[in-house]
Amino acid sequence: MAAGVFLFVAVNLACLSVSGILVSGERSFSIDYKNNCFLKDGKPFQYISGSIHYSRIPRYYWKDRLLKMYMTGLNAIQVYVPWNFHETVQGVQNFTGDRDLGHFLDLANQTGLLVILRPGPYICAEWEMGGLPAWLLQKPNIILRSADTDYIQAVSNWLAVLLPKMKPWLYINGGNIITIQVENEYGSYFACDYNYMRHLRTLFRLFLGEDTVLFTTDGNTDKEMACGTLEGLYATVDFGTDTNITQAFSRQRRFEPQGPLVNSEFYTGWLDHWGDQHAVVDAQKVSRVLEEMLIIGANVNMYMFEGGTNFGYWNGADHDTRFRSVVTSYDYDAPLSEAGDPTEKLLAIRDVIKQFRDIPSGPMPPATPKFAYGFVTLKKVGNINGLLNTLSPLGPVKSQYPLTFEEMKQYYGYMLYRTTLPRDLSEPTPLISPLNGVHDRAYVSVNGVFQGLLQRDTVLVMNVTGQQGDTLDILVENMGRVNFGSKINDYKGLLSNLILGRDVLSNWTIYPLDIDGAIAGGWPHSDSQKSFPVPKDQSVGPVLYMGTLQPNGLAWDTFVKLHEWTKGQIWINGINLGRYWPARGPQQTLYVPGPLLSTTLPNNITVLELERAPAHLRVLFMDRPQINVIAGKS
Ligand code: 6GJ
Repeated sequence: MAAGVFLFVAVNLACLSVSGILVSGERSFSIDYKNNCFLKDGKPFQYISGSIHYSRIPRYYWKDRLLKMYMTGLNAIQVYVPWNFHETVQGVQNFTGDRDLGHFLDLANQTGLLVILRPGPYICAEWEMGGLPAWLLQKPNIILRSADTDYIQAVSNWLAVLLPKMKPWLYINGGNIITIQVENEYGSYFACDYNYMRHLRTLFRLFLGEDTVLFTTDGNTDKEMACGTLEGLYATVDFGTDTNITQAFSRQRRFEPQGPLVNSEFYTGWLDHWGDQHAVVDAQKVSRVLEEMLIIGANVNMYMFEGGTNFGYWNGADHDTRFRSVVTSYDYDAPLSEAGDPTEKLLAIRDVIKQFRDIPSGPMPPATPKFAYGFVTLKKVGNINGLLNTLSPLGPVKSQYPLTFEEMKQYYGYMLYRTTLPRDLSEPTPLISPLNGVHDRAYVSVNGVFQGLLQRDTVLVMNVTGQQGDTLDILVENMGRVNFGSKINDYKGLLSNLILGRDVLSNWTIYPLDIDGAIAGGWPHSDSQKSFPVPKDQSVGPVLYMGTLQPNGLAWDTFVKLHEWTKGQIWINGINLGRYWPARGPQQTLYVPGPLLSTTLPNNITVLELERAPAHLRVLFMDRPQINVIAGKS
């Protein structure tokens, strides 16, 4: 071992031999700057942690996943708190059901797991707008993640609710929260606003006291750490398997010459965007680098350990050269699969951890049972523009020019923009979004007949034909707000005017669509009509379909495959499972948690197909996932 590395290792091993002074009975968690480690109750402590997001797992399965993490030998978990998951409507905070953070923390405590809490307020995480609520965008030109007064006011109001709520779970108060992160990789953001970070530090100290270990996490470059770190917040880094750990931790040492080495996000896998090859990270590589870090006494959190699912509309997006939406599955090639199944990667990690700490005796809990329920044939309900009385019960808003989702105060899902053709268009006439203002996909119909689509960044023109006065319907889909970088203030809808031929389209009638509300209320299965007027033979364009999975006495996990469907959204028993896009991939199936299903009653299936449904109108419930198949290669 080279002398330099030897010294580096020796210095950091010192902590493992020191014995702290324990005041009997007093709980404490602190940093020992002299011996470069954490101290838990006065004794050296090294955390081996894994990231798990309660917002991506049905409450029913929280205990199952946590127990598997504990049986792997982890002594801690790392948890993001998505602000928008709890305060979807401004001023209304929800901590119940699948949002019951306190219950999740209690389950972790009962399972013997400490918690590294990351309340943001921004969290990135491939989550919609990085966890920031979209209602922040009602203020045009708001500068998110800065000392912008409106942003700071909203953040202060939120943290004044969340942080006091967390106080009982602090380790020093008898709970299991050992450290708390302030913001998230702030050094990666353009603003670099120290007043913002100072304000957050003040709020965290005000509500959590002086004894809580507060930290920051940044990518391990000087530039990122220069803007992301702050006096009084312990600076940590994140990096994956392709990084030299000595170099990475040397970077941390430039900002924290003393104290524990911490990799807050050791990437065990990676995320998928629609159209990507499914990302995988070699298990042996993960194990080897994990061992290298643990040997030198570093504290490691594996990102992700259990990824879960972006149910509903909660997926985020990236925007580097172009807008790229994250898929519904957050499997992340993590040690626990999206369905919570232990993988070979988990077993390899457990073998590494065994070298450093006793792991719990007893068997690893097995994968949950899966069932292939088989085919279900759907039937048409109708096209969106023919169901507006049901889907837009509050009626439309009239506007000379288009309004955004945020201006309409609808933040997720779909919006219908309607106007009329200003003149006869006997020849195909270009419909253009000259300012790339379609966020994110627009499905265009004339008199209810689908004519094509526009797509942010990539499809900025399509042709329309029709007669003057015909109804022009444009259904716009929010495909998830950007969660990383400078474009997170990601307004949705028609952000600028559309030009049809030589006319600027105006006099819009805009319908907010509450499809989720209608379906949660039992529609269309409960509709007294029972059968709907079958629209003109339309198997293309935005059409809703319904079907029923008959009960068979089992409510086991399953995976629904929409083979030869194109792109859309699927609900089962009122729950929005997320987006499907088999025409793009790599995800070909959606995870269906067993607890969603009824063992005795018919299971209602509703599908919104945005482009083209297959003639067979069948969906297939399988006993295994398919998340690694690019279009046309299945
Ligand atoms: C982390 O930075 C983030 O803190 N990270 C990723 N960043 C994307 C960077 C693209 C250049 S991908 C996976 C993780 C999570 O998003 C995490 O929340």
